[in-house]
Amino acid sequence: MTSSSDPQQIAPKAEFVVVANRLAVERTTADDGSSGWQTSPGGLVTALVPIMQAKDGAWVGWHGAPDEELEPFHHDGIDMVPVALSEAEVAEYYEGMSNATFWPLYHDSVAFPEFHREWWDAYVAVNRRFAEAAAEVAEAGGTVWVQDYQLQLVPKLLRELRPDLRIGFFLHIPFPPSELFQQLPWRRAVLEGVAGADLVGFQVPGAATNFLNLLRRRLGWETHRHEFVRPDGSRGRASAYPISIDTAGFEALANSPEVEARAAQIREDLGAETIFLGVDRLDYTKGLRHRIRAFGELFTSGELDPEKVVFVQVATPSRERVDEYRRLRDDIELLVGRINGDLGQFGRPPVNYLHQSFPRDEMAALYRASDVMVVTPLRDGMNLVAKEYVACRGGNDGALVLSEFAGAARELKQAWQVNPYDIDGMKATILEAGRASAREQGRRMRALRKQVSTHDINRWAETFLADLDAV
Ligand code: ADQ
Repeated sequence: MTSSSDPQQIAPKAEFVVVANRLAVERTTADDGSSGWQTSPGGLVTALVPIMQAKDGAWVGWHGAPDEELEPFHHDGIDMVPVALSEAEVAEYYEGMSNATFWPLYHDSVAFPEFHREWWDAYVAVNRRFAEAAAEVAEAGGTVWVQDYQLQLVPKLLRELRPDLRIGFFLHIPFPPSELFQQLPWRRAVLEGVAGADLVGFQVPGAATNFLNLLRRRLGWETHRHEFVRPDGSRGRASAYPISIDTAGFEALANSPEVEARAAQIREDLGAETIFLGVDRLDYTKGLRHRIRAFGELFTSGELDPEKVVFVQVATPSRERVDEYRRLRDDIELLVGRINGDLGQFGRPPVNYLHQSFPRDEMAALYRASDVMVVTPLRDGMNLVAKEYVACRGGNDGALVLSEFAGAARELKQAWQVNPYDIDGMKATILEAGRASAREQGRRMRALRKQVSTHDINRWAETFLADLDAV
């Protein structure tokens, strides 16, 4: 959806403001070299765009190019308010503090979190800039919804600047147990920052409990069930709001004749009787090393026959400027190369590895083409890939193998659940899911589909915003 952008059309004040690290648009370049904007793909934007169009919405976020100042512009019925970041801030606030400190710390420290005071200083400065931009654009008594770990200080800063606003915060990633969180040198500022929101949303109830316990123990605040009391006597709430997907959209896409034809073509191209599939951002939290090792052993032992079975692993390029991610890519490609080198035949690698991004219809075709989806993160806030696979299985066939440590495991109980650290256990469950009868797969898939169709992204956004309204 490319549309023209007009800086003149900006409404001065918005009743509903979303603040996120990235704007809801991406730059496009036309054949003649002129540039424009298109709405970013993805569930969050899909869910919030209609709400924002109905409510005079504004979206505050970075537009993706360092060292570039842009004026606000109008796109697709929404006011876009770009926040500028310098090259150094991208390195320190985004790649550093957000992705090399908070990201690993909040994911069970599966990689070592780095603590650097200059990264923290950049994080504080950038969070202040986002808070000021939101304060500027929100109408009196309006609602502001702050998204994710890059902006944990914004709720408190915004509350100080604009006490009239209703402020929500949602954390898309896990919130760690207090033993890990306490390592953070700036733990107090982060807790106070998040608790500036009237409503704090997490993916799972345990995360809300961890947060409330820390407010009580670390800050000495009073808490009652989901409620917390700030030192000035004002109150906020923390609770779980498991995020979901545009279920109806995925279903319709997967049932379209084009996607069905593409799925059939993928099956033909792969030429295997059984297709196992993994789809993840290339991230060390996603359990890729363990999963590929498990498949390697299954192929080597002959429990999976490379003549009949293929494992397709899509690893989406991600954070390629961060060292840890470069190392991970090298490791994964070494592992895949070994398996294919040892066991492959001409034109038939047992692991079909793709380091690429695909459009949504190609993803739907891949989900539709695959017999077993294997989602085994070491830790994941939710995991939308698992829900997307389920949404695309209109025939109630197919099997989902899912890590216990994904937020989605709480809702998707009928999946074949695994501990991704237990490679033998994972191997046994992968085989079991692949060999299950059509009846058993259908029984499980029907229950999974019911959950995902009754709990979609619209319900998530509506529930959060209704509760925020009621606080
Ligand atoms: P992510 O860590 O990015 O999200 P996930 O929830 O699986 O993980 O979402 C990935 C999204 O990217 C899915 O919608 C998927 O379809 C898409 N995607 C993946 N690979 C792709 C490819 N090669 N081409 C095109 N699209 C691709 C973070 C948290 C999660 C949480 C979400 C939402 O880490 O735990 O579920 O936010 O809150």
